[in-house]
Amino acid sequence: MDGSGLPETRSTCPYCGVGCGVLLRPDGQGGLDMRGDPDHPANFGRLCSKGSALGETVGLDQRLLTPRVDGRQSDWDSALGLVASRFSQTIAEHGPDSVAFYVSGQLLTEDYYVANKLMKGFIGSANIDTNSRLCMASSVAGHKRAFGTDTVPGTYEDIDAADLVVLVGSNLAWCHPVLHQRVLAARKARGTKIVVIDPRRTASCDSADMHLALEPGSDVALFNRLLVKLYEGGALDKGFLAHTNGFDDTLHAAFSDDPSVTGLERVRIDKFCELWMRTEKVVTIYSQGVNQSSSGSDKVNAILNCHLATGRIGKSGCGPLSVTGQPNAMGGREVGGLANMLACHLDIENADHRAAVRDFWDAPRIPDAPGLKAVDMFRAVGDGRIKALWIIHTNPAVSMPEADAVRDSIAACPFTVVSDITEQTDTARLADVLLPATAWAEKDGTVTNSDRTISRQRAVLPPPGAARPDWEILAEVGRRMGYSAAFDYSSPAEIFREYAALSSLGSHFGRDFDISAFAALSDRDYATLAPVRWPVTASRRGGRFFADRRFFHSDGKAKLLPVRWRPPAAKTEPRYPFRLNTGRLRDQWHTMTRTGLSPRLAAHLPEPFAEIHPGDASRLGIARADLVRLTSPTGTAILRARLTDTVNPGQVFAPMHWTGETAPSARIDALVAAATDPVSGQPESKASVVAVSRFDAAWYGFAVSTREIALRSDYWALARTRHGYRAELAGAAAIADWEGEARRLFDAPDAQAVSVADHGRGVARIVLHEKGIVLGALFVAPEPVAVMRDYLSTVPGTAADSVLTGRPPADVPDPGPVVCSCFGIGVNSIIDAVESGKAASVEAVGAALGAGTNCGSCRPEIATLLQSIRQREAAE
Ligand SMILES: Nc1nc2c(c(=O)[nH]1)N[C@H]1C(S)=C(S)[C@@H](COP(=O)(O)OP(=O)(O)OC[C@H]3O[C@@H](n4cnc5c(=O)[nH]c(N)nc54)[C@H](O)[C@@H]3O)O[C@H]1N2
Ligand SMILES: Nc1nc2c(c(=O)[nH]1)N[C@H]1C(S)=C(S)[C@@H](COP(=O)(O)OP(=O)(O)OC[C@H]3O[C@@H](n4cnc5c(=O)[nH]c(N)nc54)[C@H](O)[C@@H]3O)O[C@H]1N2
Ligand code: SF4
Ligand SMILES: [Mo]
Repeated sequence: MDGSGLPETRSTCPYCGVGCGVLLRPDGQGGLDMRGDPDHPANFGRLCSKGSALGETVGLDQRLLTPRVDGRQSDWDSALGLVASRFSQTIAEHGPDSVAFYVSGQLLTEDYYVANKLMKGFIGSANIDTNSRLCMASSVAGHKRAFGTDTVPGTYEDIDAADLVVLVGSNLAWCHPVLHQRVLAARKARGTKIVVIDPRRTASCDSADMHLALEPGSDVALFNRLLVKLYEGGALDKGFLAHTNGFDDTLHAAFSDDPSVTGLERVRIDKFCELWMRTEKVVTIYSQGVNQSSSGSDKVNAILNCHLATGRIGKSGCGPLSVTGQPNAMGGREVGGLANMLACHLDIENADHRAAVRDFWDAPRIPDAPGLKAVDMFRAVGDGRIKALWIIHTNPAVSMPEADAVRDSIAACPFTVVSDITEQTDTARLADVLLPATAWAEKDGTVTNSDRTISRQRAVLPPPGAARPDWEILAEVGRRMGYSAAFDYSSPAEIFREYAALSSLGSHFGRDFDISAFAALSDRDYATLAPVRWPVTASRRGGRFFADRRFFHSDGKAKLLPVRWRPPAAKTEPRYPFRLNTGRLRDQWHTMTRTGLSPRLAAHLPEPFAEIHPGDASRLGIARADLVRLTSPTGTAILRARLTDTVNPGQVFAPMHWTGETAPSARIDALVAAATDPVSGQPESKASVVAVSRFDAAWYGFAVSTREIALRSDYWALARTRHGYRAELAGAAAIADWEGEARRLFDAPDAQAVSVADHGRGVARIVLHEKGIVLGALFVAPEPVAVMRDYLSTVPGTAADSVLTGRPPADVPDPGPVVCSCFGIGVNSIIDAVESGKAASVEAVGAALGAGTNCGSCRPEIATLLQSIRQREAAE
């Protein structure tokens, strides 16, 4: 409870794998009031900008509220009947491997369990894979090779106790902000050093002691060098090595690798190695710069080798910590959501494991070989081997590599079912049957975060329209396919108990995963379940793995793995001279179907862009704010150029978030080649090759509107604002009648227009009014339009009369682009506070304006801003 008297419900944030606890309370108008849960062990009350804005994303205006079949509204009985009969019919005609499920690390454990049981146990195929293939598969493979099972040995408390935190291919400040706050707290409390290993200078570097901008894909060579240095420096733990195999071969391989492929100066590498060697308590946090690579599994093992060789694992303040991306990426691994796993960390290829799971499920059949991994699965959809496909809680037409080909394959699949919360996604638009799922705040279940803590998600809002929880939809299809007894579930608690009972097989076969103490959990205890770290058995709750130096290979030892550096699969060449790196932004979540609804979040970076080194840009004749075309062997994109030396020459970085719904020319995965890691099958999302050229626009535009804008130009990008929408536009072909175009864009044929135009110069400004209220405004110029966008975004729906100038009236300050999205503080407000002497530090900016004092994610940006103002002042 808090002051208002209404009860708060404990739940978990549905975004990243930090797994922050939240306290939710419906505001009575369909929305939510929320705050961080002070008692949750992942966040102790903290939230990042995305978590804080969750209340703005639960509205119903884009929600899918009824099933749809062939684009027409339908009902559950017809839709589910059709799904069950088409799957059954396809299996009868073409065998179980002619169907597939593609699911998600954002599913709750209970949803995931039912999907896996239906496909592997009852349909009898292993063709269920998940977007975790694009995310965690290399870590899973690396863990299994080193430890014999997919155990994450590190915990969040280890960060608090570490003296050195190494971030490898992880932009923790933006992607796991609350964990990053924890690293910074350790630095404050005990002087923890921070090293970032990333080809790009990210927000995480702002607070780091050292940034190693290594060549893309060269991590193995760097960690091999570290192993050599540890050996030469006498830093190995011989006692610990007795509990491992493979050291000699591993060291030999490490010696034969050439560290110069990292592109880093020897002295910098040595400095890093010495710091690592000198510091007993080292936590290495790694993420997609490691996993999403054609040598991802080897990168993981190269890191694990160093921790194993020094015994820096299984004790406080030490260890490798693979941070999971999605809220239940870890739960999905436990439940067996990957095509090459069974359930509870058991192996599909092991006959004993198979037999035990089959008996437990009373299943007719269990496949004896792994199913198709994501990239191969969509290839099989493309060449007709898969004839019925069910996509749940993921948007592969955007997020898979070679996304245009994947989109076309899904479109051509004879029968595609999509379960989503909205029909406005690139994937949902391709569905034959579209099933409305309940969303985060409306559903119950559990998730497991990056450090093995299982937390409850709890429903606080009623399911809208006909929406149903994913587990229920899956179970209903199972029953309709003839497996009534196996899918006779009536609640997530019942599924969780069954899963917990199954997990005793984990221990039975000597595996780590076991939550069998929950097998008899009552509905009430499930309802009130507090966050708990697994394993949870009669004799053990949580605790640390490997403290006893016992691993899960058959001889109980860990394995060091000889690994050698390999370059990324795609080679730069004269036609494609740039390396394309991709990743995430602070305030958007993947394909933006939820974060895109929040005006606050959209304000941070409202348009897709490509970061290019200024030297490369000037060579290519690309100026600030120009549009650029990126072309790869698989696709093309048009994006805004951002000239910055945070990327090295020869490299381009672009965010992954924009889609056919928000910026159709910026579907970045259209450019990404589907090269995969040979062990994990994880695609190399960060090292494709592209050509870069200036996009020759005949005109550029900027528009604001109260309603969604009917965009269709060569380039456009749409974002929400508090007052409606804003859009960037550009086209290669001239348009003669701009007023007509404005009426079309704003769907306002009869509105009054005020305009100024200079046809000779190609400049036009049109404002459409209705009864004195601004409906929309369009600004066009032959070069990138210079108007005050943040001010103009506040104009639609008001009676503002200075719109045509593109600037605010003299007495209204322009806050400038948003830096702090929690409090909506713009860059100009911060500059004013600094220049007027009101604030001279990040803390003082916080005290004066509030900026940076809630989630703290913008503090690196404020620090950079302060630095650049100081530099400018010094130069003056
Ligand atoms: N704001 C936000 N947070 C998120 C998400 C989101 O969509 N938005 N998604 C969540 C999910 S599912 C995931 S998986 C995580 C991902 O979290 P992160 O892995 O931290 O995020 P990315 O931006 O994908 O990539 C991390 C970094 O890898 C670097 N990199 C590229 N190539 C290499 C290389 O060869 N070596 C090294 N060492 N680094 C390289 C990139 O420059 C990039 O800065 O974030 C989670 N959190
Ligand atoms: N180039 C490039 N590509 C990448 C990456 C990269 O770094 N670079 N990262 C990869 C990684 S790590 C990941 S995890 C993926 C993420 O990529 P996706 O999983 O494709 O992205 P999301 O936008 O999270 O898709 C989730 C979908 O589920 C829907 N949804 C929301 N709630 C529910 C619900 O309760 N039930 C159902 N059924 N649906 C719901 C949403 O509306 C949305 O359409 O992208 C991968 N692709
Ligand atoms: S760090 Fe942010 S996105 Fe991740 S779980 Fe916490 S509040 Fe949610
Ligand atoms: Mo991910």
